[in-house]
Amino acid sequence: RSAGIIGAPFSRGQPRGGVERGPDLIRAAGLLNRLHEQGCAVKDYGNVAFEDVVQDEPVGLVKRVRAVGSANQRLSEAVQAVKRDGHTSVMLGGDHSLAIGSIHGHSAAVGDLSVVWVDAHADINTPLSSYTGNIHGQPMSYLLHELHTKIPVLPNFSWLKPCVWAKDLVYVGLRDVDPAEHYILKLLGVKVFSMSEVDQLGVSRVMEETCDYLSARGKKPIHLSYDIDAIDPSVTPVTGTPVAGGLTYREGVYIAEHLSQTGLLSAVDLVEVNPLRGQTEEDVRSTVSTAVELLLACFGRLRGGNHPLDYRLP
Ligand code: DIR
Ligand code: MN
Ligand code: MN
Ligand code: MN
Repeated sequence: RSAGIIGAPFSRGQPRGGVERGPDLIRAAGLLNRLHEQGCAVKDYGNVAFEDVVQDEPVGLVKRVRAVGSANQRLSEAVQAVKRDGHTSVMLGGDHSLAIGSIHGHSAAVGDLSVVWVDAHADINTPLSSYTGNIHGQPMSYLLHELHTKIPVLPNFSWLKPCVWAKDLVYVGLRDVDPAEHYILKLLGVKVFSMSEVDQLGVSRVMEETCDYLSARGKKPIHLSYDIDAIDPSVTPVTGTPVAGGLTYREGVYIAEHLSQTGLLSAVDLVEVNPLRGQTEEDVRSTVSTAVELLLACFGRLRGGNHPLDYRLP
């Protein structure tokens, strides 16, 4: 397996500065070396150069629409290039509005996808149901075929066509879902393992059921969209919208390990690491190092150990 790394230093899907520093922080923590050391080929595609949109008045309540639309168009093209080169795509955010371009580009390159969305939040508000106006709380609504008629025409989004079916989407880790989002999830019959189900079933059954559910609907390449705020803020405090009661470090790593073992993991997003939200250096270190460990697990690292296929005992 090989990793194609894309940095997406972008923060306009939400109001807090700092999340654009995520890609370089995660690189500086040694992601590329660590992947290489575990036998994974790595190519760094660098950071996407985003357009500097100056005139970007709200559209209704929705903020920074033009900047988010333009950024995601460029990101989609970058992900398509990585997939055409044959790598597993790794998109380092930036905020979660970037899932729009990442999933669109992935699907444009490989066709129908399964999406596993690991997050405290469902990020499925429509532009009209959102009461924050932040697009990082909306990306899934733009991507789903079933919600197409509920999405108004938005500037710089004419390139975007919905590309995911509700039956191919599974959520893990939810614990802060808006009423409109809950209504949408029920209406579309989306498979959800909230923190209640993680408590009830345990993470191993949650992941077994996730993969059974997805493969029963046809084995497709998996897109894992991992919001660092899915993990408990005691472990990953450095994020814009922390919510108590999250996944433990071990549960978070298990999810990545399990998806890696399917052999179907084709693209990963790691988003919402915001160093400016930390109280201490240790907060930043713990959050960034957890992000790196999650990504290593996505590329086959097992806590029980690994060895190369061609290993010979000396
Ligand atoms: C809230 C918070 N549901 C919104 N969402 C997110 O703004 O739509 N916070 N994603 O991280
Ligand atoms: Mn999110
Ligand atoms: Mn979130
Ligand atoms: Mn091995």
